Amino acid sequence: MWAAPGDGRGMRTLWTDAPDAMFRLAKAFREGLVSEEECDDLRHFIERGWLIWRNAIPAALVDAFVRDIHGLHRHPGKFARTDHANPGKPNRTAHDRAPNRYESFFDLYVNLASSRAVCLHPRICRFLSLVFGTPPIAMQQLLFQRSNAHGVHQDTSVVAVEDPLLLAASWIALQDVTEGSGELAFYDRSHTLPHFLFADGSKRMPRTGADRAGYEAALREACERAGMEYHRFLAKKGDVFFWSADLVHRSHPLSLPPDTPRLSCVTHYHPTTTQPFWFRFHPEHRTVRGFEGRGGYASAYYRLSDETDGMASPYSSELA
Ligand SMILES: O=C(O)CCC(=O)C(=O)O
Ligand SMILES: [Fe+2]
Repeated sequence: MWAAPGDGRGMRTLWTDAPDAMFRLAKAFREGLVSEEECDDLRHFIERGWLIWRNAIPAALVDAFVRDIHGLHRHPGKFARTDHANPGKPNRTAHDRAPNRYESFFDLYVNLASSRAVCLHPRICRFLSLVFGTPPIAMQQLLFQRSNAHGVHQDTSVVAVEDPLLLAASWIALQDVTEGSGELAFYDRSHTLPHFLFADGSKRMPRTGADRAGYEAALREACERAGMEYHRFLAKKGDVFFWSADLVHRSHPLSLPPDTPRLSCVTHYHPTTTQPFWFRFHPEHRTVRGFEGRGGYASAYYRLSDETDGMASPYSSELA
Protein backbone atom coordinates (compact mmCIF):
# COMPACT_ATOMS: atom_id res chain seq x y z
CA MET A 1 0.00 0.00 0.00
CA TRP A 2 1.28 3.48 -0.83
CA ALA A 3 1.28 6.32 1.71
CA ALA A 4 -0.07 9.63 0.43
CA PRO A 5 2.55 11.71 -1.41
CA GLY A 6 4.38 13.89 1.09
CA ASP A 7 3.27 11.82 4.10
CA GLY A 8 6.52 11.20 6.00
CA ARG A 9 4.78 8.90 8.53
CA GLY A 10 6.61 10.71 11.32
CA MET A 11 9.92 9.11 10.37
CA ARG A 12 13.24 10.89 10.86
CA THR A 13 15.11 11.37 7.58
CA LEU A 14 18.65 12.17 6.59
CA TRP A 15 19.07 15.91 6.01
CA THR A 16 19.80 15.07 2.37
CA ASP A 17 16.22 13.79 2.06
CA ALA A 18 14.64 16.80 3.80
CA PRO A 19 12.70 19.34 1.70
CA ASP A 20 15.25 22.09 2.51
CA ALA A 21 18.29 19.96 1.65
CA MET A 22 19.54 22.22 -1.15
CA PHE A 23 19.25 25.27 1.09
CA ARG A 24 21.21 23.50 3.83
CA LEU A 25 23.84 22.42 1.32
CA ALA A 26 24.32 25.99 0.06
CA LYS A 27 24.73 27.14 3.66
CA ALA A 28 27.28 24.42 4.45
CA PHE A 29 29.26 25.42 1.34
CA ARG A 30 29.14 29.13 2.24
CA GLU A 31 30.41 28.29 5.71
CA GLY A 32 33.31 26.29 4.29
CA LEU A 33 32.10 23.00 5.80
CA VAL A 34 32.17 21.21 2.43
CA SER A 35 34.52 21.60 -0.53
CA GLU A 36 33.29 22.38 -4.03
CA GLU A 37 33.73 18.74 -5.07
CA GLU A 38 31.84 17.52 -2.00
CA CYS A 39 29.12 20.05 -2.71
CA ASP A 40 28.71 18.65 -6.24
CA ASP A 41 28.60 15.08 -4.87
CA LEU A 42 26.02 15.98 -2.23
CA ARG A 43 23.86 17.87 -4.73
CA HIS A 44 23.82 14.81 -6.98
CA PHE A 45 23.02 12.52 -4.06
CA ILE A 46 20.20 14.79 -2.87
CA GLU A 47 18.60 15.20 -6.30
CA ARG A 48 19.15 11.75 -7.79
CA GLY A 49 19.36 9.47 -4.72
CA TRP A 50 22.68 7.98 -5.83
CA LEU A 51 26.27 8.85 -6.69
CA ILE A 52 29.03 7.17 -8.67
CA TRP A 53 32.73 7.59 -8.01
CA ARG A 54 34.94 6.15 -10.73
CA ASN A 55 38.20 4.49 -9.75
CA ALA A 56 37.90 5.62 -6.14
CA ILE A 57 39.35 2.69 -4.20
CA PRO A 58 43.06 2.09 -4.90
CA ALA A 59 43.77 -1.18 -6.74
CA ALA A 60 46.16 -2.33 -3.99
CA LEU A 61 43.32 -2.25 -1.42
CA VAL A 62 40.92 -4.06 -3.76
CA ASP A 63 43.57 -6.67 -4.60
CA ALA A 64 44.31 -7.34 -0.91
CA PHE A 65 40.59 -7.80 -0.23
CA VAL A 66 40.18 -10.16 -3.21
CA ARG A 67 43.19 -12.23 -2.07
CA ASP A 68 41.57 -12.62 1.34
CA ILE A 69 38.22 -13.58 -0.22
CA HIS A 70 39.93 -16.27 -2.28
CA GLY A 71 41.59 -17.57 0.92
CA LEU A 72 38.48 -17.77 3.13
CA HIS A 73 38.55 -21.59 2.96
CA ARG A 74 41.74 -21.48 5.04
CA HIS A 75 39.60 -20.42 8.02
CA PRO A 76 36.81 -23.01 8.22
CA GLY A 77 34.03 -22.06 10.62
CA LYS A 78 34.91 -18.38 10.67
CA PHE A 79 32.70 -17.07 7.90
CA ALA A 80 28.97 -16.93 7.22
CA ARG A 81 27.75 -17.44 3.70
CA THR A 82 24.70 -18.13 1.60
CA ASP A 83 23.96 -21.69 0.55
CA HIS A 84 22.44 -21.13 -2.87
CA ALA A 85 23.93 -24.42 -4.04
CA ASN A 86 21.49 -26.14 -1.63
CA PRO A 87 18.18 -24.36 -2.13
CA GLY A 88 16.07 -24.13 1.03
CA LYS A 89 19.11 -23.54 3.25
CA PRO A 90 19.61 -19.81 2.92
CA ASN A 91 22.69 -19.21 5.11
CA ARG A 92 25.33 -21.28 6.83
CA THR A 93 28.76 -21.19 8.39
CA ALA A 94 31.40 -21.84 5.75
CA HIS A 95 33.41 -25.00 6.32
CA ASP A 96 34.65 -25.19 2.74
CA ARG A 97 38.08 -26.74 2.36
CA ALA A 98 38.51 -25.49 -1.20
CA PRO A 99 37.86 -21.99 -2.54
CA ASN A 100 34.17 -21.32 -2.98
CA ARG A 101 33.59 -18.96 -5.92
CA TYR A 102 29.79 -19.18 -5.94
CA GLU A 103 28.28 -18.12 -2.62
CA SER A 104 27.97 -14.68 -0.99
CA PHE A 105 29.64 -13.91 2.35
CA PHE A 106 28.27 -11.77 5.19
CA ASP A 107 29.93 -9.07 7.26
CA LEU A 108 33.52 -9.72 6.17
CA TYR A 109 34.45 -6.44 7.88
CA VAL A 110 34.40 -8.34 11.19
CA ASN A 111 37.29 -10.68 10.41
CA LEU A 112 39.06 -9.04 7.47
CA ALA A 113 41.04 -5.83 7.88
CA SER A 114 41.10 -5.73 4.07
CA SER A 115 37.30 -5.46 4.02
CA ARG A 116 37.32 -2.63 6.57
CA ALA A 117 40.01 -0.82 4.55
CA VAL A 118 37.66 -0.86 1.54
CA CYS A 119 34.18 -0.33 2.99
CA LEU A 120 35.36 2.16 5.61
CA HIS A 121 37.88 3.83 3.31
CA PRO A 122 38.59 7.42 4.48
CA ARG A 123 36.94 8.93 1.40
CA ILE A 124 33.80 6.80 1.91
CA CYS A 125 33.66 7.65 5.61
CA ARG A 126 34.06 11.36 4.84
CA PHE A 127 31.19 11.35 2.33
CA LEU A 128 28.90 9.32 4.59
CA SER A 129 29.79 11.53 7.56
CA LEU A 130 28.61 14.52 5.54
CA VAL A 131 25.37 12.73 4.64
CA PHE A 132 24.79 11.40 8.18
CA GLY A 133 26.14 14.23 10.29
CA THR A 134 27.92 11.49 12.29
CA PRO A 135 30.50 8.83 11.41
CA PRO A 136 29.00 5.85 9.55
CA ILE A 137 28.40 2.49 11.23
CA ALA A 138 28.58 -0.47 8.83
CA MET A 139 25.80 -2.83 9.91
CA GLN A 140 25.33 -5.35 7.13
CA GLN A 141 27.68 -6.39 4.35
CA LEU A 142 27.30 -8.80 1.47
CA LEU A 143 30.23 -9.90 -0.62
CA PHE A 144 28.87 -11.07 -3.96
CA GLN A 145 30.97 -13.37 -6.11
CA ARG A 146 28.23 -13.43 -8.73
CA SER A 147 24.85 -11.78 -9.08
CA ASN A 148 22.28 -13.09 -6.63
CA ALA A 149 19.52 -11.95 -8.98
CA HIS A 150 17.84 -9.64 -6.48
CA GLY A 151 14.47 -8.39 -7.73
CA VAL A 152 13.33 -4.76 -7.68
CA HIS A 153 13.38 -3.44 -4.10
CA GLN A 154 14.18 -0.63 -1.70
CA ASP A 155 16.66 -1.57 1.01
CA THR A 156 14.28 -0.24 3.66
CA SER A 157 12.24 -3.42 2.99
CA VAL A 158 15.09 -5.79 3.88
CA VAL A 159 17.74 -3.86 5.84
CA ALA A 160 15.95 -2.68 8.95
CA VAL A 161 17.16 0.24 11.04
CA GLU A 162 15.27 1.57 14.07
CA ASP A 163 14.76 4.76 12.03
CA PRO A 164 14.19 3.13 8.63
CA LEU A 165 15.33 6.12 6.55
CA LEU A 166 18.62 6.70 8.39
CA LEU A 167 20.34 4.33 6.02
CA ALA A 168 22.71 4.50 3.05
CA ALA A 169 24.72 1.90 1.16
CA SER A 170 27.82 1.50 -0.96
CA TRP A 171 28.39 -0.97 -3.79
CA ILE A 172 32.07 -1.40 -4.60
CA ALA A 173 33.29 -3.16 -7.73
CA LEU A 174 36.12 -5.60 -6.99
CA GLN A 175 36.42 -6.43 -10.69
CA ASP A 176 35.26 -4.97 -14.01
CA VAL A 177 31.60 -5.91 -14.45
CA THR A 178 30.56 -7.66 -17.66
CA GLU A 179 27.29 -6.65 -19.30
CA GLY A 180 24.75 -9.46 -18.76
CA SER A 181 26.35 -10.72 -15.52
CA GLY A 182 23.51 -9.29 -13.41
CA GLU A 183 24.86 -5.76 -13.13
CA LEU A 184 23.40 -3.46 -10.48
CA ALA A 185 20.52 -1.41 -11.89
CA PHE A 186 18.41 1.36 -10.41
CA TYR A 187 15.70 3.93 -11.06
CA ASP A 188 17.00 7.49 -11.07
CA ARG A 189 15.37 9.76 -8.41
CA SER A 190 13.23 6.89 -7.06
CA HIS A 191 14.18 7.80 -3.48
CA THR A 192 11.46 10.46 -3.78
CA LEU A 193 8.55 8.02 -4.25
CA PRO A 194 5.82 8.02 -1.58
CA HIS A 195 6.41 5.41 1.13
CA PHE A 196 5.46 1.84 0.28
CA LEU A 197 3.94 0.28 3.41
CA PHE A 198 3.51 -3.41 4.17
CA ALA A 199 0.46 -4.89 5.96
CA ASP A 200 1.71 -3.81 9.44
CA GLY A 201 2.12 -0.22 8.24
CA SER A 202 5.93 -0.43 8.31
CA LYS A 203 8.49 -0.29 5.51
CA ARG A 204 9.86 -3.74 6.53
CA MET A 205 8.84 -6.65 4.37
CA PRO A 206 7.39 -9.39 6.63
CA ARG A 207 9.60 -12.48 6.82
CA THR A 208 6.74 -14.73 5.82
CA GLY A 209 3.67 -14.30 3.70
CA ALA A 210 4.78 -11.19 1.83
CA ASP A 211 3.51 -10.73 -1.71
CA ARG A 212 6.99 -10.22 -3.11
CA ALA A 213 5.91 -10.26 -6.75
CA GLY A 214 3.20 -7.66 -6.02
CA TYR A 215 5.73 -5.48 -4.22
CA GLU A 216 8.21 -5.63 -7.10
CA ALA A 217 5.53 -4.86 -9.67
CA ALA A 218 4.20 -1.94 -7.59
CA LEU A 219 7.65 -0.37 -7.30
CA ARG A 220 8.47 -0.86 -10.98
CA GLU A 221 5.14 0.58 -12.11
CA ALA A 222 5.49 3.59 -9.79
CA CYS A 223 8.97 4.35 -11.15
CA GLU A 224 7.86 3.95 -14.75
CA ARG A 225 4.71 6.03 -14.25
CA ALA A 226 6.84 8.82 -12.77
CA GLY A 227 9.18 8.64 -15.80
CA MET A 228 12.17 7.69 -13.64
CA GLU A 229 14.99 6.50 -15.88
CA TYR A 230 16.34 2.97 -15.48
CA HIS A 231 20.17 2.84 -15.36
CA ARG A 232 22.53 -0.11 -15.40
CA PHE A 233 25.85 0.34 -13.66
CA LEU A 234 28.64 -1.16 -15.75
CA ALA A 235 31.23 -0.72 -13.06
CA LYS A 236 34.99 -0.99 -13.34
CA LYS A 237 37.18 -2.33 -10.54
CA GLY A 238 37.50 0.30 -7.80
CA ASP A 239 34.31 2.19 -8.72
CA VAL A 240 31.89 3.04 -5.91
CA PHE A 241 28.13 3.50 -6.10
CA PHE A 242 26.27 5.08 -3.20
CA TRP A 243 22.53 5.07 -2.73
CA SER A 244 20.17 6.53 -0.19
CA ALA A 245 17.73 4.43 1.85
CA ASP A 246 14.82 4.35 -0.56
CA LEU A 247 16.45 4.24 -4.00
CA VAL A 248 14.71 1.50 -6.03
CA HIS A 249 17.27 -0.95 -7.41
CA ARG A 250 17.78 -4.56 -8.50
CA SER A 251 20.25 -6.94 -10.09
CA HIS A 252 19.59 -6.55 -13.81
CA PRO A 253 18.32 -9.88 -15.22
CA LEU A 254 21.16 -12.17 -16.30
CA SER A 255 21.84 -12.89 -19.93
CA LEU A 256 25.08 -14.76 -19.11
CA PRO A 257 25.30 -17.98 -17.06
CA PRO A 258 24.37 -17.47 -13.37
CA ASP A 259 27.89 -18.35 -12.19
CA THR A 260 29.48 -15.53 -14.23
CA PRO A 261 31.80 -13.72 -11.78
CA ARG A 262 30.66 -10.31 -10.55
CA LEU A 263 32.84 -9.73 -7.52
CA SER A 264 31.37 -6.80 -5.62
CA CYS A 265 30.88 -5.66 -2.05
CA VAL A 266 27.69 -4.07 -0.71
CA THR A 267 27.77 -2.39 2.70
CA HIS A 268 24.83 -0.81 4.49
CA TYR A 269 25.51 1.96 7.00
CA HIS A 270 23.55 4.03 9.51
CA PRO A 271 24.49 7.14 11.52
CA THR A 272 25.29 6.85 15.24
CA THR A 273 21.96 8.53 16.03
CA THR A 274 20.10 5.27 15.44
CA GLN A 275 20.75 1.52 15.59
CA PRO A 276 19.96 -1.65 13.71
CA PHE A 277 16.42 -2.95 14.26
CA TRP A 278 17.85 -6.33 15.28
CA PHE A 279 19.44 -4.74 18.38
CA ARG A 280 15.93 -5.11 19.85
CA PHE A 281 16.00 -8.88 19.62
CA HIS A 282 19.71 -9.75 19.98
CA PRO A 283 21.18 -7.90 22.95
CA GLU A 284 24.33 -10.00 22.64
CA HIS A 285 24.89 -8.49 19.18
CA ARG A 286 24.71 -4.85 20.25
CA THR A 287 28.43 -4.20 20.33
CA VAL A 288 29.54 -1.45 17.96
CA ARG A 289 33.24 -1.52 17.30
CA GLY A 290 34.92 1.76 16.38
CA PHE A 291 37.26 1.89 13.41
CA GLU A 292 40.20 4.29 13.24
CA GLY A 293 38.14 7.17 14.59
CA ARG A 294 36.20 7.59 11.36
CA GLY A 295 33.48 4.94 11.52
CA GLY A 296 32.49 1.67 13.09
CA TYR A 297 30.70 -1.64 12.54
CA ALA A 298 28.11 -3.91 14.11
CA SER A 299 27.03 -7.40 13.06
CA ALA A 300 23.97 -9.61 13.30
CA TYR A 301 26.16 -12.60 12.43
CA TYR A 302 28.97 -12.16 14.94
CA ARG A 303 29.06 -11.32 18.64
CA LEU A 304 31.76 -8.67 18.61
CA SER A 305 31.94 -8.72 22.40
CA ASP A 306 33.26 -12.30 22.12
CA GLU A 307 35.92 -11.45 19.61
CA THR A 308 39.40 -12.26 20.80
CA ASP A 309 42.72 -11.57 19.09
CA GLY A 310 41.98 -14.12 16.39
CA MET A 311 38.92 -14.27 14.21
CA ALA A 312 35.38 -14.28 15.56
CA SER A 313 33.02 -17.16 14.69
CA PRO A 314 29.54 -16.53 13.36
CA TYR A 315 26.67 -17.65 15.58
CA SER A 316 24.55 -20.38 14.11
CA SER A 317 21.31 -19.06 15.66
CA GLU A 318 21.55 -16.05 13.34
CA LEU A 319 22.12 -18.38 10.41
CA ALA A 320 18.98 -20.44 10.88
O1 LIG B 1 24.35 -6.32 -6.09
C1 LIG B 1 23.17 -6.42 -6.49
O2 LIG B 1 22.87 -6.85 -7.61
C2 LIG B 1 22.06 -5.97 -5.59
C3 LIG B 1 22.48 -5.90 -4.16
C4 LIG B 1 21.49 -5.28 -3.27
O3 LIG B 1 20.45 -4.87 -3.66
C5 LIG B 1 21.79 -5.13 -1.83
O4 LIG B 1 22.69 -5.81 -1.32
O5 LIG B 1 21.10 -4.32 -1.18
FE1 LIG C 1 19.46 -3.71 -2.11
